[in-house]
Amino acid sequence: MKIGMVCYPTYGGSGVVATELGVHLARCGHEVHFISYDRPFRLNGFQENIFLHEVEISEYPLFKFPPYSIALASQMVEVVNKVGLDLVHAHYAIPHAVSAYLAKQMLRGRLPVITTLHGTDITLVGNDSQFTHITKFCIEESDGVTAVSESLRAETLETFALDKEITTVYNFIDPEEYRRVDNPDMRRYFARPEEKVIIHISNFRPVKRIRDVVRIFAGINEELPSHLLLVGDGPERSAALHLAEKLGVAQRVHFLGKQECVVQLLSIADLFLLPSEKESFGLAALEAMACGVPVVATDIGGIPEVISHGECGYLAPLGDVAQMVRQGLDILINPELHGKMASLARRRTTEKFHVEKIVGQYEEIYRKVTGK
Ligand code: GMT
Repeated sequence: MKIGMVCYPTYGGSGVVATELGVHLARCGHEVHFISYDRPFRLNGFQENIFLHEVEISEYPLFKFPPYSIALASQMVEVVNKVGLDLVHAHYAIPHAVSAYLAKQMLRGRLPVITTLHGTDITLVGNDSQFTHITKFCIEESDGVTAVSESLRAETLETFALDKEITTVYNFIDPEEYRRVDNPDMRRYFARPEEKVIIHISNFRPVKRIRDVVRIFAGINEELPSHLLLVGDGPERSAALHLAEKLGVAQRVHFLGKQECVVQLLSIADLFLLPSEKESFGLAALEAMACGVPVVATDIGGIPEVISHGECGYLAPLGDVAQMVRQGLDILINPELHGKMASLARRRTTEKFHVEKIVGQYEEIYRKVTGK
């Protein structure tokens, strides 16, 4: 098939999922056309069957806000006319599913649209009264709709009072790519042999509760000398830095910024923290689990579908820093428990979230909507 993949190119889970999906579909022989305003950040170098169509926006003095949604719809139509796409797969409802709807109308209906809901497009943006009607509309008008967890699926149906088939298709991992690699030099660089390495990866938005990450770390560090690797960047960065200084752990908190290859860093970690306020899935936790890193996370959204409590980590109520400190210490102090959780985490990713299994589910949906 010829598939148009519409996504955000920046650092963020939905763009990562769209890119990895496109790459694997291309390996299966499909032709994948990414349509976005930039090269998706994990799409590196030349790859067979993959094409990139960048959306360009003209700046006119009249436009206080350049109309990206319209430019995107226009680009979709251009790609359809040029290469003959069989369908467009829009990742993240706003504005991608809206633009896809517009493109479909311009093509007199000759463009099946699949929309994948990722999380904040429903729980934050779509929920905002400004966008409620348009989000509901574009979900209803999509030929196929998927959500990345059961929790997000249920929340979408309830929030928008929808009577629409939404299929849960979990996010996935390539266990060959995400596996623990030996890197004693890197581990030595950050920590002494008796110290632990704790890691958090995100886009540092308020919803990720980076300050809770620092507080949990400080609590663990009081009992067990450790280092915290903070990977990513975003609006909460300086608040996290100030808190680390206030709690006297700044020397042990390493701000590593955005990193393209996280496997090396995950491979030296003993524990992953994800104390988010909202999380429809938690792809970063899945990547950690694939690298044999147990996770301590909040018991919210789709997280319990990814992390089985007591098996590959622990879950706690939102904001319960004290409990997460206890849970983290429990895992870190007990090597037998740590080893068991590490291997169960790895096993769960390969059994439940294997790329081949999930890509097959998307192909099935593509076949259904195109009739091919
Ligand atoms: O919140 C982010 O990290 C970014 C956001 C996105 O859409 O780029 O992530 C959402 O989609 C990811 C991929 O499906 C999920 O793994 C994240 O859980 C989800 N984030 C939230 O729900 C807060």
